[in-house]
Amino acid sequence: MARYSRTEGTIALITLSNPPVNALGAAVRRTITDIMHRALTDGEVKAVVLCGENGTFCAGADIREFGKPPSGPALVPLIHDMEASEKPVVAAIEGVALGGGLEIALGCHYRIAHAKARLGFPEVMLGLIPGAGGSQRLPRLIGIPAALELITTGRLVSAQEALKLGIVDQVVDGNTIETAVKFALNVIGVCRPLLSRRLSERTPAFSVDAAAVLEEGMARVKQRARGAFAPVVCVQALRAAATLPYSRGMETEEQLINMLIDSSQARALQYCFFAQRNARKWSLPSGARWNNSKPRAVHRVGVVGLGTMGRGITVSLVKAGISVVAVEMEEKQMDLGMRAVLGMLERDAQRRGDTRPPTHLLTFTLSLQQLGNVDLVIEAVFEDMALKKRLFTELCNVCKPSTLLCTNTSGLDVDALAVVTHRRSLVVGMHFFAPANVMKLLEVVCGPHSSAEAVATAMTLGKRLGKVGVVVGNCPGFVGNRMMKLYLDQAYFLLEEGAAPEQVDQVLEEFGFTMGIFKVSDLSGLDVGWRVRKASGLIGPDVNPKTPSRWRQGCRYSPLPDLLCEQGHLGQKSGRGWYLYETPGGKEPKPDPAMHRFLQEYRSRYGLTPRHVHAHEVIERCTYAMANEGFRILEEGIAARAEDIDVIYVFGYGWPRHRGGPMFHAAQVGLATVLQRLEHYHQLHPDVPHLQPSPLLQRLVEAGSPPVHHWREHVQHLHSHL
Ligand code: 3H9
Repeated sequence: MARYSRTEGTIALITLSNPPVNALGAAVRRTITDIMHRALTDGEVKAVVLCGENGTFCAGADIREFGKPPSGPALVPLIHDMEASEKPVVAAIEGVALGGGLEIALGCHYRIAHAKARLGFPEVMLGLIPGAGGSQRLPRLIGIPAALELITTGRLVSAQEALKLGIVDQVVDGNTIETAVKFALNVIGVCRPLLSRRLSERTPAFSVDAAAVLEEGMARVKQRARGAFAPVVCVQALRAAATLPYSRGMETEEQLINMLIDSSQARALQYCFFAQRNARKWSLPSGARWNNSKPRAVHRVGVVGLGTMGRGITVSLVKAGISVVAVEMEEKQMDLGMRAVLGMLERDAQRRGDTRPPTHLLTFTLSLQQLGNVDLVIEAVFEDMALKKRLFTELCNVCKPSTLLCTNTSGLDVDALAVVTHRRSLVVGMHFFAPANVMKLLEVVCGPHSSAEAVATAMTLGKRLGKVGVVVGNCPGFVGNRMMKLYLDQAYFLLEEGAAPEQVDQVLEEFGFTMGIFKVSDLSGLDVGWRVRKASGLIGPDVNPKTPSRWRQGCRYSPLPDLLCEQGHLGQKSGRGWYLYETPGGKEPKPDPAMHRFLQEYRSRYGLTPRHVHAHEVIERCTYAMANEGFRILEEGIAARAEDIDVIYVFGYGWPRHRGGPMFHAAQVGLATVLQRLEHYHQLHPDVPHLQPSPLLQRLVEAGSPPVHHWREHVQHLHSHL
């Protein structure tokens, strides 16, 4: 947990030892408290150096302990005793000093950091504030504006930035612990008063009007928080630091963290933390797993298709230092794509202060033949199965036999593509999300033929690109878009019943979504879904002309988006969609009076009497319909865990992280309530079979609504894909 040793005769070396990240669990806190006391009371010890084992100082409190009854000594008294000591205490920071780890370091009198170390207060990402003095000491060290930015965003800083800000005293390239020991020897007994090094004794440095900075900070944070409490509470803690004496500030910090620690938002955010990490731990029915499957080396990647997705994927690969051969079939499209890719790389290089973007890694070509030597191909052509099949057949002839063939389809059958190749085991889906160079999510779609090696390679490549990869099974729309379809259906039905697009969007944004569903639809282009509906026979010549317009495949159907597309209202790009834009390509959505008239006419044409749609109905119908489909996805083995579904929604669909994801949200609302509300809505809308509660949801309620990580035990896999 922590080791005590003596070095250079008079220096006590305390080494935190709790792999993998030296989190401050109860046992660690107890051990450090004991050995720090020993060091501070041992007459032969003149100074203390505090460090972490295996190149990591400390990642803060043990997150697994949150929500459990408190045990072990608290961190605050330990930090106070250390800071109050007359013996200099030096922190030797390697790896990370985060959260409680940085709070301990701020309680030390001096901080030496390795050049590669990162420091910060990421508590806000867990629904918390720094709760062991960090919110009071950091502003006393670096001033209110800098502390405000770091604490409210949770941004980590490099050792170099920490040095500039004044968080650390020295940055070293060599051996941090040896340097810290020498440093400690130098400051023993020297008349450098420790008093000035005790941050609790300082008043925050005000270079500017703190009240104005805090007020501005609060406004900014509220605007960005999308309903999350923790960033707002961080500002309150900093206000206490700026206006109160240290001891009163600490009392406020304690009250504020106690208010947050058991909040539903903190639970949701901590759930997301572990869900994101668990998503890496995939397994296949064959028994192959993340930790027994070897990925292939990927040095050169082919990207076929330079539309919006292909461009983003190319940029992402090049930024990760991977050579790309980008293929486009038409010269004009190639020219547009090439300019767009180079422009994005140029802007990115400028942002990072690099003089030259890594364009040497790029080859643009009109010939598939140039893909002979790539390790992996990502196909990003139109969502047209016939086109993709032709391409995959050709790729098989062109690429070396070991090349992995990946498709970026957003919902088409990956197996159908695998079977046209002679290398079915090397075919997987790599479903990126637009814009692919920004969005974090990657669905890795695994078909029955996909090998563990192919899955491992796609997941590893995703990680190199900085993506959060989630392995999912193959079905129309996979996980994300399959659930999205039901979400969209509910939104269209709400319009039919009396709501306006901006009303639905406002409710969803107040719930915390980055953007309302109709704004998202305008941004992505209404024609995307139109093409998919045509391809799947929901509209077009294959539909029996006697089929009523609001009825398809045995259930209620809303032709609203099809009607808009027929009128050329495709969203932002055409200047009109669910909203009105100043010009085609405009970004600012405005409610459209013509849309309101169109909806009125539509309702009267179909004899629909508009009614007032309450906000809670918008949320319930949209989110419960999604979760209900999530339960079906789990039962079918398309997703391995409810957590994976939530990771997909948080990282790919703008679901508010502080609400955990659609499955976690359902659990927090209460599964019995969700079941009862779905039954209610299904009774009102028997023509929407997807509102009928799924068998898994019913079984979970019968089993007493167990917590999310126990749901798996109630899944009765019929044909598990994972
Ligand atoms: C806090 O300190 C509150 C204070 O103010 C005091 C209040 C009184 N606890 O991410 P990785 C596990 S709040 C428990 O894959 P990386 C993680 O689950 C805390 N476990 O590696 C994973 O386990 P597994 C503030 C933790 O190299 C393994 O370690 N601190 C913790 O990509 C490896 O993690 C934070 O928010 C933890 N604190 O990134 C820091 N941290 O292998 C959170 C990690 O079983 N942590 N684990 O899946 C991180 O940001 C990253 O994990 C870190 C390493 C950068 C440290």
